[in-house]
Amino acid sequence: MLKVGIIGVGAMGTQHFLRLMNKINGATVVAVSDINEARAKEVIAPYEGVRYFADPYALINDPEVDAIVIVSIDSTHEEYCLEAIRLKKYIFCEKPLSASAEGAKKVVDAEIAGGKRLIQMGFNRRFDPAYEELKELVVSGKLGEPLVAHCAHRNANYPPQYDDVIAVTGTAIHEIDTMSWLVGDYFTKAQVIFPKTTRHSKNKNLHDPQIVMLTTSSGMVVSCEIWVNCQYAYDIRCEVLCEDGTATLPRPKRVDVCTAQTHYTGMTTDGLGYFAEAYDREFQAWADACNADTYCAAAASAWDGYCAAVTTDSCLKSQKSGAIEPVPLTDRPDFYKG
Ligand code: ISE
Repeated sequence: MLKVGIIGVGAMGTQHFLRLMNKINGATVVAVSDINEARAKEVIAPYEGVRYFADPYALINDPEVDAIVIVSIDSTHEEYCLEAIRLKKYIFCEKPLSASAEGAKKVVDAEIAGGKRLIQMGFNRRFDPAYEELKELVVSGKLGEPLVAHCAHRNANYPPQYDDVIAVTGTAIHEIDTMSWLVGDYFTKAQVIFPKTTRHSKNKNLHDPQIVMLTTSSGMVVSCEIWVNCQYAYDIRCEVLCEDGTATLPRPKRVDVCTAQTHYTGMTTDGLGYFAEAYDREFQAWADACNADTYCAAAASAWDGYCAAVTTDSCLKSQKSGAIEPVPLTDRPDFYKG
């Protein structure tokens, strides 16, 4: 049984805690740390034997803890990863790997120096059945070479703290990792375009929506619309244009309603619920891999986290310059192949 310590039990961390406690085979949570002690204690209260740690480093170092789940604020991910790597403990790290590409590189270098792949990144869409189906079709070559993709990532609304930086490092990063995984290529150029902003943006430092334009090393172009105050629902779209046809991400199955001369299908505003199956599958895969003392090849690695961070750094530069910025990435090192 894998004994897990979780750092961060906000909305997503709490769901990860409950998932590991109730749904995932071969894993259980034995320790939790959070800056909000009252909240953490409330989350663990119904479960016997889960200890609270005020100090996340004490949790990482605790001999009872085999593996760490990092769901704390973005700026802390790098330091906790480095500490867990030092102790050779398995890590599930929510995105981003680090707040900067430079920081992400330090984590990758530490993992390579330790000689063992320990990090699984929480890019959950790699475990979403709809995305899996789309990828399978695109890479099968049945539709020819992919040329262009159009993606949309829409959240219903966000509180005022949400700004242009988070739009890239918290939201666009999903499209960046997903599309690079889907077409098996990395990005070489990035540009962010600001259309007219919605009146629903609550922060003067948030342009909403924004369009992230990415070019892969083979010349494919991916447009990602990031719109975090769209009001109507949580909505994720992706269409890939290939030489001999197009492939579109299926929408989640919902009841189809006819009433009062109207025909509609319901939607949700809950992003965590929308991808619940993907979260379940990624955690089961992580637990299975840790228990087998290996890494999950289907999941995003620290290298993928690094690639995403390099790409988001270029997007942040472009938000300021308005220009097409280079994405300084190289081929995947052997350590991260397979
Ligand atoms: C958030 O951090 C997520 O991970 C969600 O999946 C995404 O929809 C949201 O925009 C992000 O802020």
